[in-house]
Amino acid sequence: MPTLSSRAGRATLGLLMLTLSALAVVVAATSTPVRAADPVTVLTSSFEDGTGQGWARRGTVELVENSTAVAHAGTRSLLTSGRTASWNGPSRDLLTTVTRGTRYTYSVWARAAAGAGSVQLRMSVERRWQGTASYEQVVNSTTVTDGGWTQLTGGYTLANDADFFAVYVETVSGTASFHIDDFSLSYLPPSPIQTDIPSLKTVFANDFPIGAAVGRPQLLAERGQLLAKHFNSVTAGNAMKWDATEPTEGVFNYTDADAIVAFARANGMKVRGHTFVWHNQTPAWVFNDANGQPMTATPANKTLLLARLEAHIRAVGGRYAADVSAWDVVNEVIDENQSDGLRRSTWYTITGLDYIRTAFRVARQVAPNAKLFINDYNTNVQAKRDKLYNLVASLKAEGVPIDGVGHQQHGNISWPTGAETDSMIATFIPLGVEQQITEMDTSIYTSSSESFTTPPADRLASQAARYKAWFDVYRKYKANITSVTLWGLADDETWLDSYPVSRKDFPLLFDVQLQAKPAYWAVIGAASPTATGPASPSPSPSRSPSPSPSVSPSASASPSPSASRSPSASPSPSVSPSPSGSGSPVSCRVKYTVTNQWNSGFQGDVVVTNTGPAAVNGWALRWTFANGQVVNQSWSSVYAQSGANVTITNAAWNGTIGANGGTASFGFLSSWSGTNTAPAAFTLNGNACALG
Ligand code: 9MR
Repeated sequence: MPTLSSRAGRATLGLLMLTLSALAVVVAATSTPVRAADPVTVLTSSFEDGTGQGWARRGTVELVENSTAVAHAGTRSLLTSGRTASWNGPSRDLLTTVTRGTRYTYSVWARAAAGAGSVQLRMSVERRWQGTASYEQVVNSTTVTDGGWTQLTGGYTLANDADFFAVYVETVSGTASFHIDDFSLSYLPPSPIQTDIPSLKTVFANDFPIGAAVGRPQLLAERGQLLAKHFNSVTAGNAMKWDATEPTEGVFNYTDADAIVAFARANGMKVRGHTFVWHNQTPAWVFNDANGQPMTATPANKTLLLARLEAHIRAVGGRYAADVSAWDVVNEVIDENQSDGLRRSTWYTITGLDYIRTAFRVARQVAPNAKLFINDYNTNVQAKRDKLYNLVASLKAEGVPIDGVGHQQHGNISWPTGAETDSMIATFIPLGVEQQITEMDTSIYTSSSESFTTPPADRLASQAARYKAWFDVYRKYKANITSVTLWGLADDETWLDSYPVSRKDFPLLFDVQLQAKPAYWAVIGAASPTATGPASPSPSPSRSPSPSPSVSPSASASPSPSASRSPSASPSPSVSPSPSGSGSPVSCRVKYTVTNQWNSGFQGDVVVTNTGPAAVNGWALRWTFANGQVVNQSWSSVYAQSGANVTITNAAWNGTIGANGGTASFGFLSSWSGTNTAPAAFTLNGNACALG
């Protein structure tokens, strides 16, 4: 995992200041109201009535009883003593209390019993379905003492079938006695998703698929709607990992992975497979020898481990061969502090490099249609990416079928910079590999000591600037980048809530109520203003390395950035052939549709039909806005605006509109305020067009 210190160490005040000033426009653009909902509390346990209030022991020997020894509030708490195992503790049945698909906040106050000193506690849920139990942590290991109360708080969504569901508190190790008090279970009423804002997948349609890492909760209700609206790629955040798919040798569990793949199929999304080989989330049995003891580096153990690896990839990769378009075959194998750059994982110590060779070879056989990736974090750090580069170069030279390099891009509000991200991509181009951004998120923190329960506006502004800087680089290199994925859907659920310390983080494009954040608007503004479509036969101006001048769909986004790009209202000769139809009469029809509208911007889609007997070669469509609307980006076209007069010229690949009904289509984003009247008239190469 990325270390916070490696990120924080790169933050500079100067950079932060630059970032803040650059974001002024974006913040102003965050006009979509975020509903301020109050949490609804569905259960509390204060123990003030002298009972256990439904809490009972998990084991058979420990004592769970009401206590007057200490209290967080009032005079009573719940004491657990006489424990003989770390999992012994108080448990509360919630099966009929929680609603499937709703994310609840679980909070409890805890303290070690008198004389127990310092104890590590955690809060988890136990879910059973048809005799099989699963255990998931809600709050990670937290130190509590006998000198005061400590709050354990975290979120969890029940998303699977369950015939038993309970929350419990246990020690990480040992059998110390402890108290709990003032438990509460609450949720934020779900907000409807914003259906009237541009979909990310539409904005980036001509750049790259845009993905999110998800679990089953993200497939349900409003979250499922948000996922389907904005994303056309999905990664299983945990469900395809070894611990999820093969917890016991030869016993496979595809429940959650199947659900994610089915959602992707139903919604026409690509699936990134994550991950066959990792040093984390791999069950202990994988690394035990034939006698059940931890493996040592012997030839027999190497053979055994590689055989397990092959069997695992054959099973999981084979199951999803028709669905997964890219696999993270190996994950985080680089350690730049080793002279050979190779992480000293158990995989490495038992097999050397052969686990990587085996994994790619078997993956290619069993999933021949998937692109095979080596995935890692901190590839924006030169020392790390150089080691990765060398490894990929030497393995490819051997014939190991590596198709691509995955850059995780876990960052924070001040790191990595656009320049570091640029170098990250540029470095790998000579290798001739595909590149994908696989796990992007942007923590609002730059140090472990910070903590906010709601994100301050200046952090959100910095975050938006960071996202925009990265997306500008991705757009620049869209010929090399074949996918961009965020590590999560919305701020309501992120791995950063428990890493590197437990605190709420807000690292994604949508907030805890699934509403678009400043970062979303920044990303929208960073979309290619001159996308030319995947079928473009020739290099297009959108591949130009200059960053997009357009920032956000805000009415305050003035002056129009288009003026600096396209000073004249006539088509640029570099992007369009000379309009051959300009001298001869052209007959045309224009259908202008506002497909999305929000309170400061709108998305327009236009279809131009050539109703004449001759093809039009090179075109310019002109109209005049009546209400001060300002176009700030377009796709499948090049836009220019002078005052109220808009000129849209063809992209390199759609300059010809066939005779007798041929069409050209393009879209654009524009600001508006007050009134948004559709243009009353259009001309194509100077000729008036019919409407509709
Ligand atoms: O998002 C994952 C989180 O739920 C897990 O608890 C965590 C621990 O293994 O792994 C997270 O995903 C990681 C990914 O698989 C690889 N790169 C780092 C990600 C964040 O830790």
